[in-house]
Amino acid sequence: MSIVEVKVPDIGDFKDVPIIELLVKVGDTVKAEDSLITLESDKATMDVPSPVSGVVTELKVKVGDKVAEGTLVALIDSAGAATGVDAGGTATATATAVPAAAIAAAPIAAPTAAPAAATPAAAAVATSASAVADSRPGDAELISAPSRVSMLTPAERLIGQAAHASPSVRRFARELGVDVAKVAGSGPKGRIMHSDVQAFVKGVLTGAASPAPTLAGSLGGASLGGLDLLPWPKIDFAKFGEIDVQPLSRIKKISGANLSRNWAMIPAVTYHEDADITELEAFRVQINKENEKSGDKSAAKLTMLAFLIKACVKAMQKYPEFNASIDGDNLVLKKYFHIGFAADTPNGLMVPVIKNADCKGVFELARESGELARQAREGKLKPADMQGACFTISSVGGIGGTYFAPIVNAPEVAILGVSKSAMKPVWDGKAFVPRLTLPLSLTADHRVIDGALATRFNVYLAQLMADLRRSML
Ligand code: CAO
Repeated sequence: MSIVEVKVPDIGDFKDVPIIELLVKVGDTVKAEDSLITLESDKATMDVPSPVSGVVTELKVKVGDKVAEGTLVALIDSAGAATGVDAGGTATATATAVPAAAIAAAPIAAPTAAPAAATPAAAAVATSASAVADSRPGDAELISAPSRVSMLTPAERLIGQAAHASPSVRRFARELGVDVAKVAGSGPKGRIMHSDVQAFVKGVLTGAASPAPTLAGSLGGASLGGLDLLPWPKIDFAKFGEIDVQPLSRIKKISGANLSRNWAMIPAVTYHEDADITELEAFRVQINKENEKSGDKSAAKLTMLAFLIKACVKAMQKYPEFNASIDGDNLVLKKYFHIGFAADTPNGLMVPVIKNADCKGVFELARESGELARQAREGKLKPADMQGACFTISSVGGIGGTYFAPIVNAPEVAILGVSKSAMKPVWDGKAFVPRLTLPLSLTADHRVIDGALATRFNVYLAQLMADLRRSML
């Protein structure tokens, strides 16, 4: 008989973490890495797996107990099994404990989570330490069991509480965006195996399986983590009349996937504002006329877009949260100002990026945006021309529109939609006067930008467009 004491490993700063589930009972045979208990902090659930194969001889905890690093969980008789205990009697367990920061950073049940969002968790796993515990021959080995954090929110856990799956299977499922609660397990005691997750995904892809209704439905449709969407309707449109089927362009397919993720994952709010551009437009037209008259072919035609880029950079300098990206629990604030702009092309939407827009004048911005838009329409943009944007402007003003709600272009946190300027009667305190009004629609990620801040940005932007001398203040 060789008894191994299994203790709660390093679980970061968590203390008094309640046990929500015992996954084994006395007499059960377990393999190394099988989960023994599940802990649940306010941030995540964590499975504590067995460091050895053997038979559970004693459970030292029960559901509801609160534990911390070092709490004795169970005794396992590892006699006869491959234990990881070396010839010198030292038991070694490789820990892959994921720090709390990574727990929050992990993409949760997000099928198309951005690679950037997934990286911190992956890195945390890759850099995890090995937990090595000494044991004295003849004594019970004191082993800190490796903690595999299953990275589910409490709400997700609520949905999947009946699902038994090892942390690696849970991680695999999470990477594929599969809610393990919906997967039928074919392993011992209904345990969910890798192959079950693969079969579930295949089933969904072929339409044979669809996500089952969950608690979300009984909670008035409020989703409890993960998108509990109905499968896309499959309709024979030809039944209703003549049709023509055309494949989506490559650009539409790529941008569609990104737009869907951003629309679904970002809690975005759109804020509208009107900018009085009467003077600016008169100035723009005047300068363009002067350049035309002078025959100066080198001067680019000034566009409203160039002024908007200039004004946005200034507003981002005043409100740096607009030049930021979420990276796990961190906000990355950028010191550079690369501005993307949506370009309508025959093949679909493209977003070329003007680098270091803060260092460029309006003529240069007009020339460069014109050149990039031309390349986009001719399909000549290089990948580097579309990378690194901090903020995006989507101007449909040349076409029309009043206001619209653009979708944030992750990992950016805000996007400005610009519609067609129009003469409007504006009350100046004594009378209505005709003013050229430019509709601005700012969509911002509420996780980073509160409504008050978004409105301040919008108001300032409108002030700048009304009088660009303000940018010198
Ligand atoms: N209000 C009124 N008129 C406007 C305007 C506005 N907000 N913006 C542009 N115009 C005018 C221009 O002054 C120009 O008129 P003139 O030829 O008389 O000077 C005309 O409309 C055409 O401008 P343009 O749209 O070709 O040029 P631009 O520099 O303003 O915009 C670009 C360039 C690339 C932003 C634009 O061509 C484009 O592709 N817009 C569509 C973006 C888009 O699809 N957004 C939606 C993305 S989400 O699906």
